[in-house]
Amino acid sequence: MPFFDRSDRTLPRRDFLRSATAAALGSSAAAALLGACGKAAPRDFSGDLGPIEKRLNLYLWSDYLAPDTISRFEAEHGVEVSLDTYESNEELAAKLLAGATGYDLALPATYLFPLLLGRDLIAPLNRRYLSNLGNLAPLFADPVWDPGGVHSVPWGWGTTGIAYRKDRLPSAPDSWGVFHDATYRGKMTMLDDVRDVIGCFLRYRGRSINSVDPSELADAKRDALAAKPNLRAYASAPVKSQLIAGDIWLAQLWSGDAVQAMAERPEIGFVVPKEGSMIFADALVLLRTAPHPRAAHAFIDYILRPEVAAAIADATGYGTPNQAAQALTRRAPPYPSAAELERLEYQRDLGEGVQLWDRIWTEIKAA
Ligand code: N2P
Repeated sequence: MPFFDRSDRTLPRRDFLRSATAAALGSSAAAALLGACGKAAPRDFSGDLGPIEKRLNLYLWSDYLAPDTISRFEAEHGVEVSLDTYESNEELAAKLLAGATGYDLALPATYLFPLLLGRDLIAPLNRRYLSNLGNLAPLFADPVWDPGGVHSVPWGWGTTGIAYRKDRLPSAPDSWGVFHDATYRGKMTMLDDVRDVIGCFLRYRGRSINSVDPSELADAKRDALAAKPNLRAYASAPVKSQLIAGDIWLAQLWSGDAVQAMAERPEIGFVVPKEGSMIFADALVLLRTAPHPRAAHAFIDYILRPEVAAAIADATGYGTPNQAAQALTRRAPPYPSAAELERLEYQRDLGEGVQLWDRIWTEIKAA
């Protein structure tokens, strides 16, 4: 299914919230933390937001900015920015569902939107403060995960594939099955990410990365367990430096993080396996409890500027949804062709199936 197929709309539902929460938190913590939800008053940001505040609190994926993105914004607006980072969507979801307040903006992958909207954790943006929305590519201005772009502004997109050391392997890996090859035992990592690990092993057998079929998931679990003895670790952010150092030769990795590693070491390559993989987009959202909504809108509008978006894309190696930025980038990838999209699947909310995914992932990690 193509990334932006209009039939792919996933609407917020109430019935999956408990299970999604359980998946985000790990089952045992969920019950305890659910009690903490809903204490901070959700706010409405549709009116006049007043003068810009002096602070802004960001909660973003790690390694997803240009070196001067924040300092330039601070200097321009006289706003002091604090930045917290996370390494997986589940980490972000767990924190928000547990009732974390104080953050203004977060950067979830789009498959979290049904959950975040269903829990009323994110607020519609106030478009009067967003003068640069017209820079978005049409594909991203009215996306399937957020019709009309009401609640979000896309930040970047990428794929999951395999980064590898060309100087240590006889040829490029072409299948997710490479993680079963004991030749590379101890020299391989997979992402510390439930959706990526189980998703790729579903795809390995020709299934959807969004499958909730118990027998398909049982196969994916078996395949993941068969790979586990060969892995150094499940790891996400540390992988770049391990590949650069040569400690790791093969790593399941996100495309932009692979580009960042390749910029340091030309001996590193990146492939999307023949069985196919996932494509994702991450989008900025305004939290309902945002303490600094005017500064948050100023930051979103700043990110929408072509030169700012281009600098982020160049620094991170992720694709930019900003059409005006595309012409300015030096290494941001072009959006995949129709032929490439045939092998890529868009991650969707799993509904109640998230409970089974969560259980399997816990068992894989514990094995
Ligand atoms: C940035 C990783 C973001 C991509 N380091 C994962 N959605």
